[in-house]
Amino acid sequence: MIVRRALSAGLLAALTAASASACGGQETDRPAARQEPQATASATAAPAATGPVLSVVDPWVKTTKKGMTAAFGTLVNNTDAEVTVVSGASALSPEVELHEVADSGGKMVMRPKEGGFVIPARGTHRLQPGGDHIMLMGVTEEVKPGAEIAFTLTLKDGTTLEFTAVGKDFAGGKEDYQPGHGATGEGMDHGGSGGAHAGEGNG
Ligand SMILES: [Cu+2]
Repeated sequence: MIVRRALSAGLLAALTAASASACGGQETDRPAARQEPQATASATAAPAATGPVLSVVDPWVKTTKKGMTAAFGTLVNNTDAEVTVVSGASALSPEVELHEVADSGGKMVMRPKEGGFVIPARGTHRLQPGGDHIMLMGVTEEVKPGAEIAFTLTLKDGTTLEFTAVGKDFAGGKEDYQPGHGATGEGMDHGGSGGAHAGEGNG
């Protein structure tokens, strides 16, 4: 028994070594090599040199029935150079803007972030309620908890980054990322894109 186990272990090692060395060559068309596509992939795809310029950690979208909502998460710059996100898009909304929350004459308002989101080299930029966020307007589809929403961010150099955010209830209050707009959540002025709510704005 011991001998058999040792032998099969040795055989396994030999096979592993064989398939590993086959990965580097042109023998991948052999049926034997195809049996373990995942092992082969993980063995050969190890170098991280082709990783994404930007990653999004824990992306989420505040649940909503319709109308406006926002996406949050942490943008992580994986490069040695500053990265700027200049625009966003999502099938969920025809109007996606990069927003910030700022003090405007003693009143906190949200507005398009001039110049976009800048992520320092090897640094991070947090999108969170009360701060920068990806604004979604004109949402016609309900976002439920757990919903998966696809996004595309475009960087200054034209590169795009795709990620999926998850629908999440946010108990901290609707107003946290839109302070100063009252509790109804309906009277917000979005710089002209509010449509039906125009006229109620800040003058
Ligand atoms: Cu906003």
